[in-house]
Amino acid sequence: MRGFVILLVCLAAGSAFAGTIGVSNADPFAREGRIVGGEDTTIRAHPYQVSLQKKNSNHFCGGSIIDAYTIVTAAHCLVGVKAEKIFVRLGSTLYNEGGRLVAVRALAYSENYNSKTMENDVGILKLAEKVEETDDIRYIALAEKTPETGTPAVVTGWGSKCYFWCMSLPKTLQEVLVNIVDWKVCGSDTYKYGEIIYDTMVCAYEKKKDACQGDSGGPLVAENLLVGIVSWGYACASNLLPGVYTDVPSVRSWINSKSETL
Ligand code: 4AZ
Repeated sequence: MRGFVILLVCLAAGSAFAGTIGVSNADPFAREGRIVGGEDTTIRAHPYQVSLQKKNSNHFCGGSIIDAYTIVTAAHCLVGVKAEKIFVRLGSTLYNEGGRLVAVRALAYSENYNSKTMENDVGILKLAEKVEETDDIRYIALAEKTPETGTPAVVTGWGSKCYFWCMSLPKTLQEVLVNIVDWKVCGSDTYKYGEIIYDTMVCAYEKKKDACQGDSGGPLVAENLLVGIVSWGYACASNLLPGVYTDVPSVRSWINSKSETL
């Protein structure tokens, strides 16, 4: 029992650490690499995916196109970031070239975002130009209901390929297939997180497959709907430690109302 409590404390501390990496690392723009356990894909297969970048095509987070002017991403990608300093690359399999590079007019993240617990890790960007749909650029609809545990889902991004000592910096979009784990199951004894999974979160798990640093803000898609936003996790692709995502149905009304007023 005592060992179990110590384990839980370590996990809680570890997750706070993982969250912190995503929130306030000295240089949030320095993270590059790819998804763990994934494979090369194309933007045409995931045309809602975008790369958020600083000058010189410096990728720092993912995002999803939800209409002609609006990108959904994670709050922790936007803390301390100025709209005029960032660009969105849309319609490209490669994060560093191709497609369209569009400026950002405004950004906002949830007033209920909690950087300690990672609850409500959601934000939006308003593009400076309208983006019409093409074969490589498509809007994705927001899920209204969290899919059942076990539902297959796909997560994509240009984030880290592994957690420690990752040197590779692939330019090609990666995809990985995972399964939905609802927040109650994710916080149950089946997995190792315990009480730190909240109802604004949804998890996704598959052995040795996961999102990782730099995938943050990007899409978790099931049944052709945006069901999650890459948010945090204890390391990446660790046994019985699923990736944790913002539960889109929980933050849908925030996204919709903010999108109208921003
Ligand atoms: C991060 O720090 C991060 N394994 C993103 C996703 C995951 C872990 C960490 C999920 O941005």
